This record gives sequence, C-alpha cells and structure tokens, in this order.
Amino acid sequence: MLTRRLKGWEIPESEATPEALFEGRRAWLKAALGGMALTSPLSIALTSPARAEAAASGYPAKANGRFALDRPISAERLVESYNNFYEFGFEKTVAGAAQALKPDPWTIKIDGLVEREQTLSFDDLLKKMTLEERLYRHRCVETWSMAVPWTGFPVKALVDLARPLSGAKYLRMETFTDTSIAPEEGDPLYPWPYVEGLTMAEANNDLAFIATGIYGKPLPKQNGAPIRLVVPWKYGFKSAKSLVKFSFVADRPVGFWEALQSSEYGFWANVNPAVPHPRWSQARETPLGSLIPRSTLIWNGYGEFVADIYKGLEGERLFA
Ligand SMILES: Nc1nc2c(c(=O)[nH]1)N[C@H]1C(S)=C(S)[C@@H](COP(=O)(O)O)O[C@H]1N2
Ligand SMILES: [Mo]
Repeated sequence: MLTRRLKGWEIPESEATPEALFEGRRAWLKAALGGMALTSPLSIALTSPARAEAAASGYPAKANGRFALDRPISAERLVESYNNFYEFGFEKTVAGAAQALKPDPWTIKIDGLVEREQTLSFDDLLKKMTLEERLYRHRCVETWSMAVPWTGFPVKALVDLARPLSGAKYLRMETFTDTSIAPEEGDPLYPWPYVEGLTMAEANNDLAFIATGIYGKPLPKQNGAPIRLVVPWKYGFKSAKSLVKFSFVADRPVGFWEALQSSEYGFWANVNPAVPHPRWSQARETPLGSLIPRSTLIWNGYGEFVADIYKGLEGERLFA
C-alpha cells in the first residue's frame, strides 16, 4: 500500500520546526522528481540528475520560520488553477492561456534614480540572491484568500542591489507587455502595462518579498513566472506578476487598478476588515478550498511587521 507522507508545509504548525519543514519538503521533492512513491528505496538512486538540476536552481530553499501561519496551507492544485492574471483573461481559469508566457530567457531592468541603471537576466539576478521559503497569507479584495509557501528573496535585497539615490521615494514595478503572448494587453480599455508601487519604507520592510517560486519549485506561469511581488499585508492586486522593470522614482506610481478606478482601488490598499470596498465587505474572507468564511484581520494579520510604517499617515486613505 502506498502511504502518502505529509509535505513539509502540511505538518501542523505546532509540530513543525523550521528544520522539520525543510527536511519534509526535501523528501517530498525527491519523490516528486523521481515520479515514484516516497517509500521506494529506488527513488533515491534514480533521481540524481533531477535532484542536481533542482538544487542548482536553488530549490527547495531553506524555510524562514519567522513567518508562521494561523491556518492550513492551501492546496497546491487550487492555488495553481484559480488565478487572477488579467493579461490572459478576466476569469479565474487563465492557467491554460498563461502557458503562452515565455519566462526563459527573461530580462529585468533596474532603472530610474539609481547609482547605475542595470539590465540583467533573471538567471543573473537569481545568482546574486539567496533564496528562502516563507509561508504567507494572501487576501484578494474579492474576498477569497489563500496561504502559500513562496520561495524568493526580500525586496530589500533588490533595493540594495539597485543602490537608489536619495531622491528615490517609491519603487515602481512593471509587468511584461507582449500582445502576441497576452492578447488582453491589446484591449485599449485597460491601462496596460500592469504597474504597482511601494514606498521605499514598504519596499525595505522585512515582509516585502519577491517570489520566484511556490510549493518548493519555480513559479508556474499562471502564478507570475518567473518573478513577482508578494506583499501579504496588502490586497492581492498589489502583488504584481511577471515583472520586467523595477524603477526607483520620486513620484508616487499610479497602479493598474488605481488608474482604472481610483474610487475603488487606492495606492495603499492595506487590508482592513472595517473598511469596505464599494462592492465587497472586507470583514470576512473565504479560504480557497473552504466553504466556511473566516474573519479578516487588519493588515491581514501582519501589524507587528508593518503598522509602524503608517504612523503619521493616518490622514491618508490607507485601507482601500
Ligand atoms: N500582472 C498582474 N499581476 C497580478 C494580477 C494581474 O491581473 N496581472 N492580479 C493580481 C490579483 S488581483 C491577485 S489576487 C493576485 C493573484 O495571484 P495568484 O493568481 O498567484 O493567486 O495577483 C495579482 N497580480
Ligand atoms: Mo486580487
């Protein structure tokens, strides 16, 4: 009989040490790469080339145990089949269309108010970064939520690489544009490309993350391959996918959704159950795969990390 061992991130939080998470995931990955049951001793011998390849690309990365969850990890299958990626369509079922994306090779530009502009390949950027895994909650303004193991590096590491000048007040991020790949980008009713922005204080916050992977492997195309933003204390639309440009700028960037409908989507977009969106109360959320709503937390539960950033900004529209 085949027994299915829990993946590292399926171990209840209370039982898992960071090391246990890491070891559990490694064992799972070996088995998955070998396409064999974990219980077969042969899998160890037969997976060497695949294991070497995965290891060379930095997966699985060591878990950073600082970011604990208060809920179960969402099913990988759901996270990779229920998506928002408007470049490929306005439904949740865009994963098929997103397979047109070509994340390899991928060029990234770092420009604006920096000591020296840089154009580098995604592979070269990865070589300069140390990958880690973090478990984060994600809250979409449409009131669904998920909890996922991302792999990547802090946004701060990218800021340090960029060496911004003192005039840089914001980090502006831009998604690829190519209508031969993403036909929706030819729709003139939308303000393409998809753009998002953070203040420098937000970008340098410990929680702000650049993801290159999910569930212990590189990002699937529909989740924003090869590189996306992950800012879990903000509504999901801030976490822009498939980024090609990081610009350090003096003026506040206008995001895709803000440009489209500023009365509904602001720059800050921090999660707050007490501030409703015109079409959705934000008091509750339904986790992917669940039928039972749960209460949404202010800052999506990340106040200990981020609340200080907003001291003195109480007069701003911080929560929509
Ligand atoms: N480029 C781009 N990034 C995007 C979006 C998008 O449509 N295009 N949708 C956003 C929204 S609304 C959400 S909730 C998350 C969804 O990420 P996921 O599909 O990996 O769950 O991506 C965000 N990033
Ligand atoms: Mo979203």
